[in-house]
Amino acid sequence: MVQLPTTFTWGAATASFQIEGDRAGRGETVWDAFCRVPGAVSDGTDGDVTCDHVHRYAEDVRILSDLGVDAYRFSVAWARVQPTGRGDFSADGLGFYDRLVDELLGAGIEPWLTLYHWDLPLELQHLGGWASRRTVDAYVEYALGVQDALGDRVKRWATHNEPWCAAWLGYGAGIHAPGVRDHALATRATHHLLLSHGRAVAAMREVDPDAAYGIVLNLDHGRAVDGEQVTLDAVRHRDGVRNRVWLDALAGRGYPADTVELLHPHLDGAVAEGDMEQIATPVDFIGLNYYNDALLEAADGRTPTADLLQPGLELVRDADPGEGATAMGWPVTPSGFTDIIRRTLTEYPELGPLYVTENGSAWDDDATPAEDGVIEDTPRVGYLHAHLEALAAARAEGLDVRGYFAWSLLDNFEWALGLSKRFGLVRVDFETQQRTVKRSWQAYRDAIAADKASASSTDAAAPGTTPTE
Ligand code: GBH
Repeated sequence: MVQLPTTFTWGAATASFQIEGDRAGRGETVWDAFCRVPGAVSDGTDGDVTCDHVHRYAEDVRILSDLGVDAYRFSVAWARVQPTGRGDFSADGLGFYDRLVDELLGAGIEPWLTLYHWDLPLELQHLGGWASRRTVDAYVEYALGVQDALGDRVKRWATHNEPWCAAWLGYGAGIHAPGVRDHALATRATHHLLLSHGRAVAAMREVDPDAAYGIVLNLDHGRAVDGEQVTLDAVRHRDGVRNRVWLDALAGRGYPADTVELLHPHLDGAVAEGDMEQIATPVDFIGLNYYNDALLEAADGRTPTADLLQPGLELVRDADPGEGATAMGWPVTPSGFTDIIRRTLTEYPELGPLYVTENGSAWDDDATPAEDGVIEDTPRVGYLHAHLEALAAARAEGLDVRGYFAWSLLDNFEWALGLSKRFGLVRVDFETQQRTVKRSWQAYRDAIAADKASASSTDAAAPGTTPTE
């Protein structure tokens, strides 16, 4: 276990499939196949080119450098470095990440590497994907191969990004690749994703005990709309599948009994002797991705087991007072941000410190810049400021949150919504590949600079406060 710095880390995040392009330079992934299913991606786009980042990474690192971030969170495309997910590694594929890491370090930016952000090599899906235990072995081999190539320079590793999404949107709801709708398979995927995390951390730590290892979860509190027992039960069920299954297992408490009851019999036979101990391999940090909280109401006549995605619940979309909804239709709920940071660190202190590894919003931005060449994105600036304030509130409470990564550096491929939803601090014209900074990029740059100035100007400043103008 390493000590992570107590100074606050400011960063921006992306993910391989969403920005890289260069389809020819890698093996097929489940997302390539999913994009070819008619109707799977709403605008019919795919990951073939997206932001063409593989060829434009130097420019993108310059944008990061101008932004003033300490760190950049990116993911490695498994199929770029190991085209079929097993066997030989690709020198060309590894070469790209090698150059990227060097470019970042040259700019004084720390690389934060995520090993898996949903782009499973397609061949592994043919063998069962995350529903199969064999993928766990393949993943550990892959993790060690990436570490072997980059571990001399990369010291911050996240195993998985939002494994709930990989398992439940990919194998349960079927709205993400591989498009499977089967709760038994989603349950098995849950277990295998966790197991692959623990085994990879243990194996990688043996190679490099001085690096930090963690996992990134999407957590939200889920607030009950009323105090009725039926509502509270349903909220607790959802909380089990979304939050506690992951957190409890990682913290070494096993799967929560009430959730096991829900997942049973799907989990039966999947958990082998010693698995839970391996999943509980100690982590150096927990990553939290936060977009919005959910307000929940018990649904008439729905039983928890009928839909493990939203167990017995309806979603009531309700933003914080004075806030609305983003272009994704997600309510703007900064209050839930402070809440989930507090809850995670209070109920699971052994998983901390906490880094916010993603936070951001999609809006229908103007395509044409203002007179000064900057894209006006007032609502994104508002979202950013509201969430930086909620973050400052958490820091002021003394909660051990040590970093924040904005999602996303660039407009990119937003999964089932393709190129139609823009989350970037920087606009990307997908025809010309031109990058244009938005007002939110400037606002984030200024917030980072202000925080750094206040941190260095006087040690007497209240600890953990972030000026948010
Ligand atoms: C993240 O996922 C991803 O890591 C990133 O790749 C992606 O581009 C980004 O966010 C924006 O989507 O059941 O209706 O309450 C987002 C994770 C988890 C956010 C589920 C919305 C609530 C859906 N999502 N969440 S609902």
